[in-house]
Amino acid sequence: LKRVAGDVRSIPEEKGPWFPRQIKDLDRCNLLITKFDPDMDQDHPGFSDSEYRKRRAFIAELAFRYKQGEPLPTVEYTAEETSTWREVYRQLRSIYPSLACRQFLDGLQQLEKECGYGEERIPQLREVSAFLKEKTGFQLRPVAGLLSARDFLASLSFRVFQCTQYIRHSSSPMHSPEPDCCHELLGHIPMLLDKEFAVFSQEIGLASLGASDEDIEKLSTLYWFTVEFGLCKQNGAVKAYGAGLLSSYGELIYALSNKPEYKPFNPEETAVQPYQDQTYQPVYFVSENFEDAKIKMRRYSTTIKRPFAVRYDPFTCSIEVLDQP
Ligand code: TIH
Ligand code: FE2
Repeated sequence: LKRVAGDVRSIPEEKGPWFPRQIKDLDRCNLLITKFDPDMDQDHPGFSDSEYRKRRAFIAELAFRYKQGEPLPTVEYTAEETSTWREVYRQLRSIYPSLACRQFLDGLQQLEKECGYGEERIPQLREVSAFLKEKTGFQLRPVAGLLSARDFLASLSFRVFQCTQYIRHSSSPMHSPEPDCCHELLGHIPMLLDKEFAVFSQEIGLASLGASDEDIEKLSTLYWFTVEFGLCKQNGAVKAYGAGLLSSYGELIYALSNKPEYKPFNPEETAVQPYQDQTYQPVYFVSENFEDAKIKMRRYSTTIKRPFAVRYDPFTCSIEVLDQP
């Protein structure tokens, strides 16, 4: 490995945890959390279904073998998988107009018109990624399951979104404790078509690079209560923009009922709110609008202590590390 002289002081290894500098380095960001794995978790709806587990292992293998820059793997979904998708799609589609935010509805409409979204088949990551890349520069990468927060957030710095490709078990279409392709394709993708939301997502990623474990925990909590379970005000009403809500019929209805508690989005407070990852959230945070959420998040990020600053160079798809001024 050759290094030019002046480069040495910007090598962050001694200054904190390793992080990816080039998009290719995302091949090393693959630490999985086995918490909701159907092979490990007795409560998983697929735990006693050996066919389902075999299928999951097959699709996981595609993700394990994937290297950055390769064409995304396609999956030939079975009739049962497609029928789960159909049910999820139909149910959710009927409540989106009244419960989802404007940006989401706009994104979904584009996907239905131009990217083959509909009840009939599960869209392939490959075509969705190409579409997304043209719109906001985000691209997809297959992942075998739930990633560690550090690796997941790091990929956002490069506008890479890590997507699972398997589908939830047919016995529980209305809610899943782990991400699946319904969650990615219906929850995340429409939002990632919004330019402002894309900036917001990438900025959380950039703030996480080389951060301490404690700061990663706070950033992933912030990510959880915004990108996953966020609510926002629109025309005097509260709407959902979080992907975990927009992919769960059960929780979307619950979140916008009068049952849960609402708090105003405020990064300092939100970052330390304990969260629920087995079932519905007891509390949701409401943003005034995306602009406001972005400004608050930016201000919060500047309070994270790092001995260097980072900047994304879109021409080389790499991270520049700068000495803190
Ligand atoms: N609960 C979501 C769903 O049913 O689609 C999936 C998840 C979102 C965030 C973590 S798991
Ligand atoms: Fe998600």
